[in-house]
Amino acid sequence: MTTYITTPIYYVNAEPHLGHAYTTIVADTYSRFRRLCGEDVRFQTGTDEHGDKIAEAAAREQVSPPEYVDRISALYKKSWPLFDIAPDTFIRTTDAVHIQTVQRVLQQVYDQGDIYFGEYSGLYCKGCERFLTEKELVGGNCPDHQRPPEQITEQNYFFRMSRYQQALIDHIHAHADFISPERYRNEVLSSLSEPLEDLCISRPTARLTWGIPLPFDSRFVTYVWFDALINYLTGIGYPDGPSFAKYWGAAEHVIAKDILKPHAIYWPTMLLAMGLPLYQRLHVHGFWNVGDVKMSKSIGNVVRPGALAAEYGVDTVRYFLLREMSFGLDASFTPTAIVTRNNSDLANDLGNLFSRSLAMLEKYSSGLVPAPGIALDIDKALTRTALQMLSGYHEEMARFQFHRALQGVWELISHANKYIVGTEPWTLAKDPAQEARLSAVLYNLVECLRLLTLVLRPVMPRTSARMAAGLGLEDDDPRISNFPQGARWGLSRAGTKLHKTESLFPRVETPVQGQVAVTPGGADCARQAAPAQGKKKVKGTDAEVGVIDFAQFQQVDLRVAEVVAAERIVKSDRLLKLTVKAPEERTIVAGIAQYYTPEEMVGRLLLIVANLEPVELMGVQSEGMVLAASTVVDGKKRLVLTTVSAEVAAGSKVA
Ligand code: ME8
Repeated sequence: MTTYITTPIYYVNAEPHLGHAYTTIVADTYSRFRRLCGEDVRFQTGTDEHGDKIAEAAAREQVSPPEYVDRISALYKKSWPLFDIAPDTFIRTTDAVHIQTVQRVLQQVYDQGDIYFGEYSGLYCKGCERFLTEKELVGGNCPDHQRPPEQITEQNYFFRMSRYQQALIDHIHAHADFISPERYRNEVLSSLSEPLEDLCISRPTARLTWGIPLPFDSRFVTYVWFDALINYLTGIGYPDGPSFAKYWGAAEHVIAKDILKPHAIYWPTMLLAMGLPLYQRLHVHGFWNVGDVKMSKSIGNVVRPGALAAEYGVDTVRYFLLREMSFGLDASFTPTAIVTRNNSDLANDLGNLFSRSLAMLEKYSSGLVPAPGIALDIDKALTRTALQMLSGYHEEMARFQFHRALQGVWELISHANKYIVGTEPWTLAKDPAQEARLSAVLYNLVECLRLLTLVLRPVMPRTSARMAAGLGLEDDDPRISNFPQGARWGLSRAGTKLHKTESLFPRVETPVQGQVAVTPGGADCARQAAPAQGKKKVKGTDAEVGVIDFAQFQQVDLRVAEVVAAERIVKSDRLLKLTVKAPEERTIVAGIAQYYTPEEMVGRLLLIVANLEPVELMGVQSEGMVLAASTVVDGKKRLVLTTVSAEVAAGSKVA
């Protein structure tokens, strides 16, 4: 099996930012995932270097376009290793081979009569480098660049796009996953329900010289989109190269929604005209905003990727971007959000599981993988979660639903952390009769860590490599480097030597709210120091409690929980045993029996502290605390439960 995955080729009219990094990290993660699945993968990115915008940017810097594009293209190329992004090809539209390919395609399409000469008058947006239709305007402005397009009339060459409209509609209907997520497929089908205009594919040299000359009329250069889209063919050696034959049939493009139309309409109709098979899938994601504002080079509010990687670490940034954005929807970047993911998901959940487990293996098993034992129910439940995670992971990664794949992975991490609490290896270690049981528990933890090493490899290659080293596994061991082979339970071998490793993710100080410095031209992400801690008294707080800083507050995992069952605890008139979903089920013992009956509890949404150390109350393990306000009614104490003001999903975070 082969995979050919591409990013857009980025305009060199400004430097790379977080949005470019995101798309490229997505493509890199996907290429690593496919390699993990044993496929032959080609991953391509690059830069788009012709056209009005680039010529203008060079003029602003008072350098020639070639000098300018060399400088900015190199910045893109240098950025990707900062994120462990490893493309196989970095293509530039100024490469001689690309220019040849574009001219060859133009000549072919012209010879077969799909390019004609005509006059066109239309609304042209320089930012988009294309003519817009009236319908696309919002309040007379280009919606992406917030300025009115110019009315231009000129003689030009046109590609008979309209001729291929029906064939494209048919193809989209016949291939459900041609464009995804579905909202973008629907958007394309809806714009195809109107007649397509032919595409103007030239610019007169009187207006623009920085482009690829038309092979059949030297008074014109090629429209930048017709030039740029062909990069996907040039990079694999179209038309005769062996890589073309091998990879084209497996092509998948990743883009953001801003360039849906060129990829979902221009490009497939161009391919139809060339007589080539269409790409397999187009994956469309939303925008990263800074706060609520779209980030773009044209607007000038950018977060620089280099600064992010240096500040938070490569894997934290990769994980954050993939976990935080629901692929297809917009997401908002803030330093607080990334630090929270680092401290809670990475340092607390994954990092702690790894270091606790290895420390126990060192202490109770001489740093060796112990023998697996007989599986009790508690072990079987853990194995079930692991196997469910593996199948969900494969499905979601293949569908570009990275956030869901990672959610599933974190369910296993959370289950494994609870498994440690539930099995209490430290207690087993005190009883020689429990030696076999202790081995079994520790073996199960090693298996969880190995499976996590396997599935995190495409997402966080460095962390996965460090975990592998800790588990005493070579980097190319199929149990952590090959999905079908490694994705089974029970492959760890007793006697394997484990190694101590440094903590995987140090905690990062939490920034104060609203600290992304955004300045025109692109300031980097900056964090201010957290406020000093102290026992100061601030308005409305208890003097003894004192003041906590934001980082301390963030250690408290507050969640919305839905009560699914409630019962009295026999022999206690104060305690209710609640079964809640937050989002996984857990038991909480709450001292509210004098104020609430079990019947009136079921179905309620409560606020809980989800990460309190579990305690046993009247023989029942309580995993969390329900929040309630204490008051006095008619001279009597009363507890009033807290809740949310509108219905939200069980497990939603409260902050
Ligand atoms: O459009 N959020 O180049 P470009 C998420 N040269 N992704 C973003 C983003 C944001 N705020 N801003 C940019 C071009 N991107 C053409 C492409 S392809 C044949 C030619 C990412 O430099 C996203 O992938 O404007 C988007 O589609 C792309 O950068 C646009 O890059």
